[in-house]
Amino acid sequence: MRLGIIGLPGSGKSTIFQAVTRSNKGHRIATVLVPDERVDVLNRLFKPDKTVYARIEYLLPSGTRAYSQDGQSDESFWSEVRPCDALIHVVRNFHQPGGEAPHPRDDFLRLETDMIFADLVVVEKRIDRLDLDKKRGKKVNAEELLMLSACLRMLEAQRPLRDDTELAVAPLLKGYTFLSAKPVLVLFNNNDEDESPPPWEEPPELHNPLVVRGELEMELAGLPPEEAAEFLTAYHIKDSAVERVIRHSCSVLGLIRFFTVANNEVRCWLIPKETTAIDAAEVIHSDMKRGFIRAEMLAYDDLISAGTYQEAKKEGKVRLEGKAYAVQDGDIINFHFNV
Ligand SMILES: Nc1nc2c(ncn2[C@@H]2O[C@H](COP(=O)(O)OP(=O)(O)OP(=O)(O)O)[C@@H](O)[C@H]2O)c(=O)[nH]1
Ligand SMILES: [Mg+2]
Repeated sequence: MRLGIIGLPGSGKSTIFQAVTRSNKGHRIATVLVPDERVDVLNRLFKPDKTVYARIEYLLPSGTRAYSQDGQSDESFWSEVRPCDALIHVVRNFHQPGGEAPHPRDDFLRLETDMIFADLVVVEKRIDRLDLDKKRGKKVNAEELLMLSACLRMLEAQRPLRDDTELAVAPLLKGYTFLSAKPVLVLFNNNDEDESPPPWEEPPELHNPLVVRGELEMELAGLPPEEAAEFLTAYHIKDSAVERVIRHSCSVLGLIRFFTVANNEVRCWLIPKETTAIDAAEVIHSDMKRGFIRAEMLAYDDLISAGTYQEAKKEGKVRLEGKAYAVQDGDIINFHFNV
């Protein structure tokens, strides 16, 4: 899973990237481990040789979203983030070094409009192409054309494709890598002293935004943990930006986690909600899918209340599930397979 960090020039993308990934200046892609205290508890219980946390990747585009004289969209910036699974939209909510007051709503809408426009260009071109093919007697995919027309109507009405939950994930449209169809996490980048989101008169376009004091968090991310702890208390930071951004990233991507305890290894896996047992097996290895027999399941909370795996088993909490079982967040799974 990869998230691209977008935002207007000077909104704080580089700052946020460094705060979240703790990577050095100049890095563009960084992998972070998804902290999960359940993994730590499983570690204490099973004492494996190896522990593997789930990972998420963050991408900082190399270009800056520059505006040309005529306000045209700059495709080179967008082409870097097109392959991402989701976006983090950084919105400046701090006074600029020069002193200019923030205007978060305008900034947010500017980039949002930009993405809508970039998608509109793609849709119009494609529809024209398909219409031409039809006229020439070529076979066109009628369903694709229908879906593209639906996209066109939304985009013309200035609405991002993600607002239509079906269109946004339609397999037929996947290849277009529409920007406005990607799940987005809006992140307000605040001054050190400011903990509140900006006032927003009509907030419907925002889903669950996150407020981060970027510069402060970047500095904290660079400190040794003991020193950072002091500042966290002083600035009333309960969870660091690292933790909150990761948690929100998983949530905008609709991801849940399951665990495996096998071969002396405790491991955490990220999967989309509603993933079936057999597809979860494939995430581990294609052989596990091919030779899938059944899955032995224990909910994390049941393990904790029973104390040990054996005790949970005695209490009948360990179940056998088939291919179609929808994996739940916190399931500890032991796949039985035969290849
Ligand atoms: N006061 C304050 N300043 C910040 C904060 N975050 C970033 N800045 C400053 O704002 C300026 C731009 O930050 P960057 O992180 O470089 O922004 P960017 O979006 O990467 O900018 P470009 O790469 O040029 O598009 C820098 O001078 C930062 O020090 C913040 O949370 N508070
Ligand atoms: Mg930058």
